[in-house]
Amino acid sequence: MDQSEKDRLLKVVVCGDGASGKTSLCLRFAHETFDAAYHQTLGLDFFRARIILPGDVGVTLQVWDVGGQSIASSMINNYVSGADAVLIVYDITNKTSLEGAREWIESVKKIMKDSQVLPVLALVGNKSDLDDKRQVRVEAHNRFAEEEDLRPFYVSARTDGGSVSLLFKQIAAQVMKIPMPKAELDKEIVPMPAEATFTQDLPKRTPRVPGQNNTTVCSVM
Ligand SMILES: Nc1nc2c(ncn2[C@@H]2O[C@H](COP(=O)(O)OP(=O)(O)OP(=O)(O)O)[C@@H](O)[C@H]2O)c(=O)[nH]1
Ligand SMILES: [Mg+2]
Repeated sequence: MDQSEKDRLLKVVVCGDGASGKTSLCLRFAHETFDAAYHQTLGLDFFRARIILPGDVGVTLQVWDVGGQSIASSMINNYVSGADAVLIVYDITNKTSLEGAREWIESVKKIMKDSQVLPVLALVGNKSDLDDKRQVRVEAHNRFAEEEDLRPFYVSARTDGGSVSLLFKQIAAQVMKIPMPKAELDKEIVPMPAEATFTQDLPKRTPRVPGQNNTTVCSVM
């Protein structure tokens, strides 16, 4: 039997506004790659990776990468239901994406309100390599996380520096109720200086059209 077959399988759902960097975080985590080009996720995509937690506990994470446009889709219930953890991602260089994060968390909490076990919830400020273009102050990030009871993180899918794998590891450890060693926690996720900046025209947030589902779904298990 393959080692991973004995693992507990955790469902981790990654949501947040379009272009906040959800797919990039998944690619960094599962494939250790980064793509500077933007390819919008239509509906949903899946990633899978195995990690080892303290005590030699192997867990396999099935990561559900939800396209930013899906907030307007009725499929969002199916995506979020049964999640062990939900990561709400926003882009620290785009204030609107933090407002989007509020809509996402409200939506997730509504879907989860009757669940017996609530998922671990995290607020993930991505693109911390672009600190010079920051539009969301650290205080606003922390306040938001506190108000909504989210565990706060900063990461960069681009420069990484271990922040992305540590994020997933810490979330998985919390789901599994396994304490992380202090040395690991001390590495906590600080904004990193920019290596170099590049400009790119990112799409503006598409306004929500009530009752309209403009999402294409690739596959749902
Ligand atoms: N500088 C920098 N750019 C990033 C980072 N993460 C993502 N990007 C870029 O931001 C753009 C959007 O990233 P995606 O990962 O496709 O965003 P998404 O949230 O999956 O977007 P949707 O699929 O539309 O929901 C891409 O051009 C990425 O290369 C980061 O940490 N730093
Ligand atoms: Mg995507």
